[in-house]
Amino acid sequence: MKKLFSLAAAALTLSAATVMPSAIAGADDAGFLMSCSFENGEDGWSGRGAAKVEASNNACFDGINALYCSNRSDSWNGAAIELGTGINAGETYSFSANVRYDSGKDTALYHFTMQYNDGTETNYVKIASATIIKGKWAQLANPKFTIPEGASNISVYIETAKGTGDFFVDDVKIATEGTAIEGAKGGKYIPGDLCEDGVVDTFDLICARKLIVSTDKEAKVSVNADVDKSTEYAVNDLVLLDEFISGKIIEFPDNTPEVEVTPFEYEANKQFKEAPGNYFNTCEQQGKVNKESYNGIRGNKSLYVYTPYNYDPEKKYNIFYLMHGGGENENTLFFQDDTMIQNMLDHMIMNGELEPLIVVTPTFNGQGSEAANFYEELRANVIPFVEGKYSTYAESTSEEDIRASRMHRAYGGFSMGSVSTWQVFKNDIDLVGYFMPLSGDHWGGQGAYGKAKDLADAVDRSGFTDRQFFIFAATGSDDIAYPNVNPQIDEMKKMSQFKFTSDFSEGNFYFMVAPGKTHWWGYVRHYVYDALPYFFHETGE
Ligand code: FER
Repeated sequence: MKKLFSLAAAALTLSAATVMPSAIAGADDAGFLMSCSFENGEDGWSGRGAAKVEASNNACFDGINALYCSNRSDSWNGAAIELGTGINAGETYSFSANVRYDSGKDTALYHFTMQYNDGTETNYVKIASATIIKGKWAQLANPKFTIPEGASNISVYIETAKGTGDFFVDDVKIATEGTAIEGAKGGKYIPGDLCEDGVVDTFDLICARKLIVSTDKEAKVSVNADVDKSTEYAVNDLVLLDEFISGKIIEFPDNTPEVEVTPFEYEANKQFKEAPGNYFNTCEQQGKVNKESYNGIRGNKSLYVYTPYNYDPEKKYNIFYLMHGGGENENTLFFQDDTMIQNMLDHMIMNGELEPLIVVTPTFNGQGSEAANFYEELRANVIPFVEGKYSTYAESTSEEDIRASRMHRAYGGFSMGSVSTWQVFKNDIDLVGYFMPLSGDHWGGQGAYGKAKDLADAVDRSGFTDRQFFIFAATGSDDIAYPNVNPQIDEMKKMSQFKFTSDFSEGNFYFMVAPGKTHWWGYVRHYVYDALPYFFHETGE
C-alpha cells in the first residue's frame, strides 16, 4: 500500500485555516505537491453549495476510505478544496482524481474543475472531464494543466454536468508538470471500449466476438459494448465495432429507441373521487417544499415551490401555480391539517397517477395586491422568478419563451383564488394553457351571461382555438360558491369557445360537482387530486 499523507493532520499541526500543500511537498514519498487519500478524514475538503462530504469506508479506490459527497442540490454542488501557497498561478501541473458513483443512470459526465479569481471576477475552468460508468472507479486526469496567470483564491472541485447524485472521490493528487499519476483504469463510457482500458482497438473486437458467442447468460456486458445505444448488445454492435476499428465508419450511429407515448385515458364525465386517506400522510418518496422570496410590482413576497422526488434540474417539468383563498396565504397549501397537498402530490407521483411536476403556491396578499389583479404580478414577476430558478419547459424567462411553453403551465385556485384564476384566464391566456378554478366564479361582466361573455371575448381576442386552452372547474354541491359558479358554467356551455367534456382530447371545458361538499380545503384538495392528472396531455397544436 502506498504511504499517503493526511492533509487534515497537516492543517492541524500548522493551525492554518487553509491547507497548505507546499508544507507537505516532499512529505509524500512520491513527491506529490498535494495528495489526499481520505484515510484519516476529509483531508481539508468541504462540501460545495449544499453538498456534504465525509470520509467513508463504503467504497475506496485505494486504502480503505474515500471521500463521500452527498446532499447535493445542484450539479455544481460537490467536493472542493482550496489550494494554498506552493501551487502557483501561471504554472503547469499534473492533476488527478478518481471518482465513482453507484446509483442513477448507467453513465454520467463528471468534471474536475478549478475555480479562481482573476482580480475582477470568479472563473471556472475544467481540468479534466469524463463520462464514467456507474459502479466503477474512473480517473479524471490532466498531466499538463496550467493555472491561469494572475489567479487567486484557487480551489479545485469535483462536480457533475447534470443531476445531484452522490459520489465518491479518492486519491486526489497534484504533481509537477507531465507526471503520469496512477489512477483508476477504465471506468469510462467510451462506446466500443469493451475492455474498458481507455482505447477502442482490436482487443475490444476480440472481446466483442467472445461476448456474442458466449452462452453465459450472466456474463457482465460493459455499457461500452452497446455502441449504437439500442439498449442491448447485439450482432449489429459487433458489425459496427468492426467497421469502426477498420476505419469504414468514423462514428457510431445513434439507435436510441424512441419512447412510446401512450395517450392519456380521460374519462369524458369525470366524477368526484376522494384521494385515498393515506395520501395525506408522509410519503416514502418525498418531494421538497422550498420557500422563496422575490421583490415584485406589489412588493416583497414569499412563495413556496414544491419540487418532486428526485427533481433533476436538467429535466423539464410541467408547472402548476395554485392560489389560496381569501384570508389565507402562501403557507396554506402545505402546512395545514386540511391541506398537506405535498403529501398528496408525492403519493400521486410515486403511484404513477401524475407525472412529476413543480407546484407553486404564491399569494395575492400584499401592497395593492388582490386576487383580481394577481394576473399582473404573475406575468411580471412570479413566472419569470420561479421559472428562472427551477427547470420548466420555458427555455428562458423572456415573455416569448414563456408563451411558447404555455401548454406546460397551469394555474388554479380556491375561492378568491378561483376569482384570480378566471382573471388569469382572461388576461394571461397567452402564458397559461390549463386552468383549475375551484369554488369561485368570475368577477367580471354582469350576471351569469355577462361573466361567460367576458371570458369568451378574452378567448376571441387571444386568437387561441378551442384546442389550445383547457378548463377543469370544480366545486361542491353545498359550497357557498355553487350558486355563483353553476349559472356561469351553464352560460359558458352555450358558447362556441367552450366545448364541455372532461375528455380534453375532444373538448376543453369541464365542471365537476362534488355531492354534498362545502367551501373547505379539506374537500377542495380532492378536486385537485381528480383534476390535475387531466392536465398537460394536449399539445395545443
Ligand atoms: C365565490 C367566489 C369567491 C364565492 C366566494 C368567494 C360565495 C370568496 C369569498 C371570500 O373569500 O370572502 O363565488 O361565492
